[in-house]
Amino acid sequence: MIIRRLQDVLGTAQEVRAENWTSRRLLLRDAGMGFSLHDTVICAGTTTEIHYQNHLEAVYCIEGKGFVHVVATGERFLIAPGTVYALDEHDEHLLIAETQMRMVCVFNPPLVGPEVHDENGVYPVLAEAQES
Ligand code: 9YT
Repeated sequence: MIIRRLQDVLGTAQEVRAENWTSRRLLLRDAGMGFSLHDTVICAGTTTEIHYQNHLEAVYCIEGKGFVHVVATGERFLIAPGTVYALDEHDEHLLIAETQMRMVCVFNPPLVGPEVHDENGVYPVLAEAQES
């Protein structure tokens, strides 16, 4: 059994900061679960272009308010506590945070650790050896 606490991750390499968000990565590929699990805070008033071409992601909102805008269809969904969105088609989208948002994020395949979005909003697929 693996027990992880948010406080164990804060201030370590598993707390990954980007311009619009901070991702506290509780379980990564080395946990051997087949997915990674993150507690992510999105900064208020930000819009992030995201396109996970190499991963599936499910996102469960537990705090805050925002919108997901689906690029292909123009649809816009309200995201608030109790709402999950799942990018089952690697959907290119904009994440618009009206307030600070807190999200529980699950990635398949699991992230290795340090991934941040490239210029197209994509996470690369990293080998274990590329961790740092
Ligand atoms: C909701 C979302 O995709 N935010 C960007 C950060 C990402 N979820 C992560 O690595 O935790």
